[in-house]
Amino acid sequence: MGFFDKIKNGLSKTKQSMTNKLNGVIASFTGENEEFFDELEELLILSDVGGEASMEAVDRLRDEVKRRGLRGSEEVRGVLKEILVDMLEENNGLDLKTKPSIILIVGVNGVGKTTTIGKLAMELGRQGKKVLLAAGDTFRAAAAEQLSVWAGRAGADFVRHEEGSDPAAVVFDSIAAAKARGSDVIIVDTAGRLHNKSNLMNELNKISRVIDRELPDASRETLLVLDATTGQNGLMQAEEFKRFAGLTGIVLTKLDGTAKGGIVFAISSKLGVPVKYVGVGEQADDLIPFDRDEFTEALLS
Ligand SMILES: Nc1nc2c(ncn2[C@@H]2O[C@H](COP(=O)(O)OP(=O)(O)OP(=O)(O)O)[C@@H](O)[C@H]2O)c(=O)[nH]1
Ligand SMILES: [Mg+2]
Repeated sequence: MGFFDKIKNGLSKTKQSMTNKLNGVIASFTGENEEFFDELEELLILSDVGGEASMEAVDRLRDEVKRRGLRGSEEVRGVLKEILVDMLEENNGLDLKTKPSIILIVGVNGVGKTTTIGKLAMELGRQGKKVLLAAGDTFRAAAAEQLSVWAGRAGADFVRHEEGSDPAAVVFDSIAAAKARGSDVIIVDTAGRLHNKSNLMNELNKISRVIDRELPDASRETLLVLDATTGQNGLMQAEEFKRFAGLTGIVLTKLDGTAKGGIVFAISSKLGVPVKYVGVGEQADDLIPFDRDEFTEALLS
């Protein structure tokens, strides 16, 4: 299955609701008409695009319709697509130029961090990269077990410490191991749940300082994993992670489980951070590099 078909499949729930209704509204367009714009705005909000972003998109569409004197629904669909694409940050892929480079995976519990790491390790492995997985979630022993299974499947190296040990020490050892073994990429799993939230942010901070010190010039990605089914709640967490961890990208998982794929637009416009991958299932090849044109096309067609 090609990428375009995969994203369409992954969006099937969203398409059943959002796309169908969107097509209905667009088909009703016959020229400048406030009812049309109101309906469209309401639909975008219901699809998790978010209040501000929906209003902005519809305002822009209204201006364009006026300016170009549009009357046909096909024209309006084309302009809406341009506006939606423009709302999304462009994804330039992962920066993994140095050897080793490092990817830090953060996010609250249960969003799909460990699964995403497994999928990424498989993808990078297929590209011929030597990958090392660091079990930085030391909160539960089961977390390291789960990661070691993925390491086995992906043929990746794996570094873990005992349950309850310091994640920053795991990262320190992983960097040393990666240098010794000539790894191309280190991917660090982190805990999503600690005794309280400030612990979590302090821990990420400490990990970050170890990376600063041990790999000062390395290419580095900090990816926040967000569960698409949590909608606007996820966005509030995201702002906090952005403040404390500094994010280079978002991985939006479980897009297959939501009818509100519009959340992608809310993320981009609220955070100004690109979505780099979307997860559309639990299998190894269910992680798709995000492409804003293909995504919007799949959503509207
Ligand atoms: N349908 C679907 N399920 C997913 C996707 N990504 C992850 N999952 C599932 O979500 C559940 C949680 O995934 P994990 O990878 O364990 O999540 P985590 O963030 O590491 O969780 P903690 O380690 O508890 O913080 C698992 O059952 C995964 O199979 C996705 O894109 N689609
Ligand atoms: Mg995990």
